Amino acid sequence: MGKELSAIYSPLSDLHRPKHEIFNGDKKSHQDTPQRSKSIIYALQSSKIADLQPFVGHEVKLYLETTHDIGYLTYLQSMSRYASRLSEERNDPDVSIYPSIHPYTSYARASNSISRRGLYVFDTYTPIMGSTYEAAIGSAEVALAGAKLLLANEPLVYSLCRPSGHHALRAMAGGMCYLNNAAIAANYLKQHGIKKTAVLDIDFHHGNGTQDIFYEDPNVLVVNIHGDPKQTFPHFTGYVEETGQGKGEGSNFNFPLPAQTDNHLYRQTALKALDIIRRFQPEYLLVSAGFDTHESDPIGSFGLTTPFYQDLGKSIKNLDLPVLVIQEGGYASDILGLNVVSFLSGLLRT
Ligand code: OKP
Ligand code: ZN
Repeated sequence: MGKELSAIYSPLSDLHRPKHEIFNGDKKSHQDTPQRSKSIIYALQSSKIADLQPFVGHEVKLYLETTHDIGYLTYLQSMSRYASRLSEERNDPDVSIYPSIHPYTSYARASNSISRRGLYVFDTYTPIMGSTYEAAIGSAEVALAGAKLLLANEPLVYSLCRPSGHHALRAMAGGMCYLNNAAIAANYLKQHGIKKTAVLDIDFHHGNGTQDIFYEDPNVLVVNIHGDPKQTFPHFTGYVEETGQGKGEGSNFNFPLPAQTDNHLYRQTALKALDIIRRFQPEYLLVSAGFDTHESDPIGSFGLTTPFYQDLGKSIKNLDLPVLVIQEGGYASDILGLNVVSFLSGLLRT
């Protein structure tokens, strides 16, 4: 008998429909579309490997402050309210708040509408719209519920989180992420007596937010495999030299890989990453799962194939740990759902 798989998604996710990012001064279409979750929902329902259920939680607000700064949480909510007021005034559902200036020192103070916009966001890819806060909360509820299912002895859970979370810092949005879903789940486990949790981040982009949140935390091991930050977002972090700090020294690992990385090189690297996790002897494994490593992804530059995700899933299953899979990126929406199903089927198979 294989593992049973519980899968949940938030009906609030699709309220968040960003239209643009600002890239090098130009408006480009935003990649985090509702098509993404649609693709996953459709593929999961057709595959019959999971009984996918919509989930609306009412609890995550009690846990957000463990992971995020209260000033930041207030900012997200009030910017979202502001955007929705402007949307009404202008009769335009697409009103989006972008920053023009970011804080440049630790004693930065925001005292007007221009500085307030930029205080808690690190790039111009992460607009705040009228429904962004609500959707981000819905997404985080799904991650939290996933962690609860692990504590209730579920062996394998899939949380379809959208918007994604792994770039979100304790006090900043960025990289199309607002609330760090994986960090919220890991901190929930910690608060419930779990001494050791591992996070494996296999999104194409370095999970700078998750790394940063647990950088000084020896209880949460963070292991990242991603496109070399010399070549790609988030640019400033994701290097091998970043190993953790203070009590967390030695509990952070980065495996940057070059553009065009194929199944073979990825497999070799993943096995090293999984060895590190095995030696840590965690009680639970959270996987920040992005599929922008796929060969047809419009923003990632790796060459992984759909069947390879099943292979990767099997290697992770061999750790023999309870696993929560948290959805991160993946922008080839025509095949995203099939990639998710391939990965989950590897985790299931005995
Ligand atoms: C979010 B996740 C510029 C591309 C920069 C930001 C990437 C955010 C990725 N045109 N886009 O999948 O890790
Ligand atoms: Zn990504």
